[in-house]
Formats: sequence, structure tokens, C-alpha cells
Amino acid sequence: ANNTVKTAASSHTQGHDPRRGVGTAAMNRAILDHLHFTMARLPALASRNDWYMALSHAVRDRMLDDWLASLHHFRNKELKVVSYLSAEFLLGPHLGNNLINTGMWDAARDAVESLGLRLEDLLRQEEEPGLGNGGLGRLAACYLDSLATLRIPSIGYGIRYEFGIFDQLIRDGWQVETADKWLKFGNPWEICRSEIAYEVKMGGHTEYHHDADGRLAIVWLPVKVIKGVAYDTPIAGYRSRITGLLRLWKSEAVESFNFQAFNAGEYYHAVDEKVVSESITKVLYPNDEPGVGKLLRLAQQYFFVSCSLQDMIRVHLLRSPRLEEFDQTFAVQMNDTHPSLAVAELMRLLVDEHGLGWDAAWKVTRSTLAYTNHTLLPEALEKWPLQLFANLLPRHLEIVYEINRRFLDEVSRAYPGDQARLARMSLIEETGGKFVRMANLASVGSHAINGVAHLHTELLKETVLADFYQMTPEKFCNVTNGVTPRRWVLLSNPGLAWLISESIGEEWVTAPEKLRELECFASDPSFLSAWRGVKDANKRALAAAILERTGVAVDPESLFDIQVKRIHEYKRQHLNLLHILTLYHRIKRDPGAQIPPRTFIFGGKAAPGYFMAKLIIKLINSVAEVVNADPEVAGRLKVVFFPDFNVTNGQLIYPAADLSEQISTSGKEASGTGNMKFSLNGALTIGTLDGANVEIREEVGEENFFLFGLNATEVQALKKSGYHPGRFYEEDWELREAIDAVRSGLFSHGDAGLFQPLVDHLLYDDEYLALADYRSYLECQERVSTAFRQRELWSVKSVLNVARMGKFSSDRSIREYCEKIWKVPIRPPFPH
Ligand code: GP0
Repeated sequence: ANNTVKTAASSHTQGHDPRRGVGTAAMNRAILDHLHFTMARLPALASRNDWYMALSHAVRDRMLDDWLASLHHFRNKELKVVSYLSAEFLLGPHLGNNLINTGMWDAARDAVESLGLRLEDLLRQEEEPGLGNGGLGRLAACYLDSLATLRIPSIGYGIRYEFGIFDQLIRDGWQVETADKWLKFGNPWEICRSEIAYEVKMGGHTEYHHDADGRLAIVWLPVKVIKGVAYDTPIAGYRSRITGLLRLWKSEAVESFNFQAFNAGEYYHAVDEKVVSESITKVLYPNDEPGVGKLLRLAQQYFFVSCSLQDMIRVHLLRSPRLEEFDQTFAVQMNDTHPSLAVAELMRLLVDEHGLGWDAAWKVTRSTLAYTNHTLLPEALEKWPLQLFANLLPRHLEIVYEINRRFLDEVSRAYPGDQARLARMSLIEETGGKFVRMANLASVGSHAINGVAHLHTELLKETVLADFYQMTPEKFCNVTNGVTPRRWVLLSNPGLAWLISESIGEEWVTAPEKLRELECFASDPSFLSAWRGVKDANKRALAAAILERTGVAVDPESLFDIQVKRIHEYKRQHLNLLHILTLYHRIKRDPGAQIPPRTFIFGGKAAPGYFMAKLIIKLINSVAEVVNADPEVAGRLKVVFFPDFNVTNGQLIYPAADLSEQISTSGKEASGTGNMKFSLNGALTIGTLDGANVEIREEVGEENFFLFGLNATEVQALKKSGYHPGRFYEEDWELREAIDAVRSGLFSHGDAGLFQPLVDHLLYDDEYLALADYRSYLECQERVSTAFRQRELWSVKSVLNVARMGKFSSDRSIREYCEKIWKVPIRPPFPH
């Protein structure tokens, strides 16, 4: 058979259009070839997965020419490479996105149909790579899309977890976690590069020797050496002819068998080594904030940082022998502190392994690395118990001490006699147990430190990193997060994308400021009705999925009020519930109440060890059970918990929202990115002045945003003056009625104790001020209801939201990183 793969691959060298062979007939041929040669299946016997694999391989083949050309840039001395270090990449399914970005969608669809299949079905076959927890990991994935789209040579470095974020099942209203076996049926998108592998040492101790010339040599004698193997995934830019690289590391034993043990007849002992080594990249930690002192987690972080830096040094040495110039080859961004061992590891590699002096190594380390902070929550700031750190990374602890010694000298020169400041800025915490403070390490070792929204950066400078800001204000800057309009509009919401492109052309996909041109359509009744038509179709699609997955029938005509994100007390899903309970009581009390029908949709995973978050999921489901079965509110209120919120489900959910719930306690949500996805898909936001909500409201206009609640300053003031949630409970009878209903056992089949921990928490602590914001939230929700009754006006606001959201494209974020932090030139879009 004529193998089209070879034809496509050789076309580049022949100087032909490398995407020749993407017509329907060629795609049809390529799919059949892969079914035959790669999957070894006859069409008549092929499963849906066989077809999915064959199609994916055919698509991947057609990405290779651009990819190989792009990889070549790493050798080009003129181009600085951006290296994005992240313990998480929450990519979502590849196939649809690659078809969109490469422009092969129509050909693939037609080819698949010519084979008697449907593209939709094959798209659904893909198990998404859920290699992240939530916002932080998804942000990394959006940034890869933008880097490739903007034609910036880049590598995303991370961990190839064998099991990603758990799948969430709901059993009897409770979250149940099951293993995410995403590699079960094979992964057509990755390429294992067995020859790109590095050794990573762990444990043991250090020794000091003098070599022949009398120079001090430091030797780290580990107890364990693990191998990291590169798995590469191509990341297609949007019509940019650039394909970015995601390089994930898998851990392996250096030798699969310990032959000494094997020969002695201890077969099982011989494989032990292999099992331990492979366990490093087994599973993603499912918490969005660090748990205390998990050795395996520290080992994961070190493992991927070490492999990545060794890889970068190898690439640099292909360009130049001078490691002093490493910062001209790479700009390295640390996504939170998870990769902050890079500071010590780069120093170790440069000084111990490549013979640079300390000062030269420090200069290049600092000018290469930069640090993004993603949270102000004190409990989420990573720190490692000193002993644990010492046991795993003895040499790094010495390096951290030396960095610290020199740094604290600088601090005391700048602030003579300020002992308290010295203690706060030290890389080592010594008040009650000793710890290594990773945010301090990252801050000292970076030339730039950024927050992820304007408010967050300001608060960073005033709170958690205040001392660092005072000492080196020039290092700080803000880069507000963004999301990619390719996955989050073009792919997720094709109806809306089509309507927009029909009206203003297609440039908005890479130039979203062009969306402003939609503003003049906001007064065109036929456009508004088409706009509503798109939303209604999206709502019907979501309603069908809800029925299929939960058995609950919801009315697509009702207001879809949606909160999807990780479950956390600071995000206040329980405040949303208090509103639902109040509406429930109001309707029961007054069946004639003018309240437009609403469907409340929740989704999100709770960290498996986070008791209160899991109890909140149970309460949502319990309220749903009662409300959905109550004939007195039938047709007026529905509550749904959509199980297993992930990227795939997000693509269905965001486009169907009328109202986006962004109701975190002000000052707690660093940025939020779901807020952007909703608004970009035409939902209006009800939200606090928190994270990027502030900037969204600025952009879309205050009349198109439902604002409520205390602002960050008021939150701080209330806490300072002594907050007593019980007073709000006593003084607001509707709030009391809502809480009492939960307390009474109404939602727990009479078991009054079930939700007691949650109720007590609210009444006696309420760290996140849900009760303080309740009344303001309720009043704001009434404004929402009123607005929703005027459908035409609502649609105008919806159009204006989309028209004014251009700022929140991740392309804008990446351009800012290039200018402010990476010093990488912005290249003109393709074709210029
Ligand atoms: C922040 F610190 N975020 C962390 C973390 O460990 N994990 C994580 O996902 C999130 C923030 O909560 C965020 O505000 C932000 O937008 C995102 O990081 C990306 O910056 C909500 O998603």
C-alpha cells in the first residue's frame, strides 16, 4: 500500500507545502493506512478507539513538518527560548484542538464521514490528559497555545503522570475518587525519546575532596539514582506554522534489575528498585495547595526540575560552550514555587558539574529565572521540613544555606539591626520547627516576580512578599492571566465563533481587540436574536448532558446560573447555596413571587483530604434532591451537581451559561480564569471585587457586571475589628431560616448532625465571611433576576461582555511576559 505518511513527511525537504495531503481524500487514505499499519486492524473489526487512534496519528503526521522545523529554532543562536516549568499542564483533549489550530477540521470531518463515522464520536473517544488540578495547570496549557500561536520558540517542561487528576463519581451525594487511567488505550500524541534521558540523584551525603591542583571538589554521593526519560507532545499554534514542544519526564530505574540481588535468587527484591523509581511519576497530587511534608512530592519536584535543567544545559551547549551566557539561550518561568528547586539545582549544575565560580553562576541563575506567584493564602505557601529536605537533597541544602548566608548579609546591610525582618526574609523558617521556604527561595533566585491579576500583585507587595518588595521593588510586576480563545471559543462554542466571524471577520481569533467591532451589532435586533439562538442551542446541549449524567431534567428556557471550579471554602459555593435556600423558602411562602425560573449548576472536585469541601458537595446534592422533588417549586428551581468537572466538560458548560458565579471572598482568589471563559462566551458575571473580576468589570463596564460584597480593604477591616458571624445570623431572619433548614435535617433525611460541622463553621468561625456578604449577594441576585426578565437588554449586555473581553486572551498575557520578564522579541503574526 502507498504510505501517505512518508509522502507527507518528505514533502518539506522537497520544498512543497508541508500540509499538502490534508484534503479529504488524502486524509481518508491516511486514516485507513494507520488503521492498517499502526493499529493492525481491518476496518470491519475496528473499534471506535481504533478509528480515533488512526485519525489522531494521521493528524499528528501532518503536524510533524512544522514541528521539526520549529524544533530547529532551538539551535538558532539568535532566538531565545522560553522554558515554562510547571508541575501541572491541564491540557484537555488534543484532537479537536489540533484540528482547529492546524486548519484540518473540515478535511478530517469529511474523511471520517466518508468512512461512515462521525467526527463527534471520535472526539468523544479521547481520554483527556488531566495532568493538573485546576486554574494553575490550565493556565500553563493556555500559555503553551499562545506561545505557539505567537511563534515564540518554547518548551513546556513537566511531569508525565501515569495517573492524572482523579475521576470524580457521585455516590449517594458524596464524592468518590477513582483512578484516572488516561493512558489505558494508548496516547497517540506523545513520542517517547528514549535517547533523551538524564540521571537524577537522590539522598545520601556530600564529601569534600581536594583535587590534584588543590582545588576543592564537592562530591554528592547519593543513595539512589533515577532516570528521567523525555516524552514529547507537539502543541500546534493557531495557523502559525509553529508547533511548540511539551516535554514531560517519566521516571525509570537506571537498571531495570539489580542483578546482584537477582543472582542471589531474590527475584522480588530485584524489581523493588524499579518499582520505587517508577513511583516518582506515578500520580499527580490532587490538592490545589500543598499538603505537609510529602517526600514523594518533593522528589517529583526535584526530579522534573533536574531533568529539565540538564536538558536546557545540553541544548545551550549545542549553541555555545559558555554557560555564563545561558540566560541568552533560555528564559525560564517557574509556575508557582513547585519548580523553585530550580534555583538551587541550576547553581549545583553550574558550580559542581560545570565548574563555574559561585558569583558567575549566581549571576546567570538569577537572570535566567523568574517566578509567578498564584496565591496569597498563607497555608498554600510551600515550605519543606528541613530534615526531609536534607535527607533527599543534602547538596541542595548546603547550596540553600550559602544563598541564604549571602542574601541575609545583603539584608542586614540594607536594614541594619532589623532582626525581625531578617527572620522573615530568611530562606529558613526557624519559629517552631525548621522549614525551607520555597517562596523566599524563588524570590531571591529570580530577576522577576509577578502576580496574576492587578489586585493580586498589589496585595502580594503588601502582604506575603512585602519585605522582598521593599528591598527590590524593581523585580515586581503584574501579568494578568488570560485564556486561549482557540480552545475556549472556537472549539467549545462553534456557533458563537461562527456568528462573530460572520459579522466582523475572523481576525478576532488572534487579535481579540477586534471583538470591539461587535459593539455596533448590540443594537441590531436580528443579530441579537441570532445571538440568543446560539446560547439557547448551547443550553439545550448542556441540558441533554445533565439529563444523561444525573437523571435531572432541566429547562433550557430557565436562567442557567453556573459555578464550576475547585470546591474550596474561599470560593464560597456555600454562599451560592444560601441563596438557593432563600429562593426556595420565598417561593414556598409565596407561590406568586415574581422569580424567573433558574437552574443552578455546580461542578468541581474537592481535594480527597479536604473534609469541609466534600461536605459542601454532599450538601449541594442533598439540597438538589429535596428541591428537585418538591412540586411546589417545580418549573421554577432546579439544582444540579455536574459530576467530574474537567476540561472536556468545561467545553460544554461555559458556552451554556447565562450567569457566571465568581463569588470568592475579596482578596482570596489570585485571579480566576474560569471567570474569563464564561464572559468570553457571553455569560454575565455576578462577582466580588476579587482577582481578575476587578479588571473584567473595568473592561465590560460596571452596568454589565453584577457586583456585590465587601472589597478587600473592607474584608481586612472587618476581620481586624473582630468578625462575629453569629450576629449576621441573628439579625437577618432569611439567613437564619436558610441555615436552620440545613441544621434541622431537612436535607439529610432528618439526620441533623450530618451538616453540623459546616453549620458550626459558618456560625462560629466563617473565615471567608459568607454570612457578612449574604445580604448583599441576595440583593444583587434580585438585580440579576430583574435583568433576566428583559431578554433583549440581557442579550445586549451579553454581546458587550464578549466584545470587551479581548484583554483576557492569553496572547496578551504572553506578550506581556515577553516584554516585561523574558526579554523575548514579539514576532509579527504569520503570514506577515
Ligand atoms: C493557585 F496557588 N491556583 C494556587 C494553586 O496551588 N493552584 C491553583 O490552581 C490558581 C488560583 O487559585 C487562581 O486564582 C488562578 O487564576 C490560577 O491559579 C492561575 O493563576 C484560580 O484559578
